[in-house]
Amino acid sequence: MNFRLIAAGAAAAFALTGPVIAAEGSTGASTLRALGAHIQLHIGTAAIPSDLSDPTLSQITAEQFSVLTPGNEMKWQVVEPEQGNFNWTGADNLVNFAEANHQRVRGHTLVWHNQLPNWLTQGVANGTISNDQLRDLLHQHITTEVRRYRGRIWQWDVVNEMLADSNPSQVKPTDFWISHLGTGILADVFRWAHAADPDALLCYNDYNIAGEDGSNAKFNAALTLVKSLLSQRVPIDCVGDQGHLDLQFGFNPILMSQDLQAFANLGLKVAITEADVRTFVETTDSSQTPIVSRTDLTPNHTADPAAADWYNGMLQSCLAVKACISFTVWGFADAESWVPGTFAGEGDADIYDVNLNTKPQYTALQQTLSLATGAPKRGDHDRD
Ligand code: 9MR
Repeated sequence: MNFRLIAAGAAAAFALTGPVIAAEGSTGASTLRALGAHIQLHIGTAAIPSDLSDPTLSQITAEQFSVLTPGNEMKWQVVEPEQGNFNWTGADNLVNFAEANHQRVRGHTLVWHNQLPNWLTQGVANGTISNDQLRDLLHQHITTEVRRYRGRIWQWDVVNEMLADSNPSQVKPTDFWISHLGTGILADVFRWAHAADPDALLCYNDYNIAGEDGSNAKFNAALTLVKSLLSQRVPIDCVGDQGHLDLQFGFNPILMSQDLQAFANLGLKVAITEADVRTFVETTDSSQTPIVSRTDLTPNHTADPAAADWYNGMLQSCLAVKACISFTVWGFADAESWVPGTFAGEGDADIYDVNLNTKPQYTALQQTLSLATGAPKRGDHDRD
């Protein structure tokens, strides 16, 4: 598959959705994507609709990144809000935007317990959807979505967050999909995705699977899972480590690179798929509502330099492993981050501040990529 050939034809389709930014390389040699391109490392971001339509955000999205992941727009809840009634608008816009801007796409995500449509979860809960029907619906969902974007998705996060946060860790018996369909479903879903798009790289994606839990328990479980899938000849091509870090916990980039290398040693590609580094932020607002503006920060709040270090550490872990093909941040702007809405009192997790100025986190990535431009290239990363 040659993704570069697809790009030209998509420009016309994009005309309706926003500006087309000039091709890679011509927008400034020091953008993250241009620096990553020297060694064929794709630098990505999660994108939500405003990242593609707002003039300033879309310019950053196009100029800085060479791979996009839809933050929500390809999730089942969004694409099939009512049974049989599809809404592909957001997903189509993202794929068109990406192609018009010579970017690749990480499809996200096909099998997850979260962001499922109500009709599905309610039907299962009230017994109107049997386990056999649930399996058929999942098969249909994967086939419909993967076929729709066949040839246009570089990597698919086929299975997301299936492992327990415990020591020892294992596939969660209580997960929605596992509890209804058994662990055998994990092999089936990769096979169904492969049948629908034989050229897409198919990934297992999770958080804390490259040593971030300190104990390596979740890494061990992930390794066991992917080895088991490989031994069954399941078409799995990659492991995505999300990389959601929090400064209150530990982080060891050496362990991360060793763990990524262990996946690579099985013949898999690896990727950092959702990097961000959150921390507690003091606000002048005693209710601790999410930070929406830099002016909400108290004067004694100073950016913790560890955040830039940890971004850098994740990037270096990826750079140390030749099979690491992409490094994606989970959104680039603090104002759009999922963090304040999920972790009370935390934020400051991204590489651009709320006024869209680059932060030391951005500069750290830029410098490290600059230093790596002479390193060996990673290859074309297409499916063999
Ligand atoms: O960024 C996504 C946010 O907008 C949604 O509200 C949230 C729902 O759980 O999902 C976020 O993205 C998640 C991703 O799909 C999987 N890994 C964790 C991400 C952050 O929650």
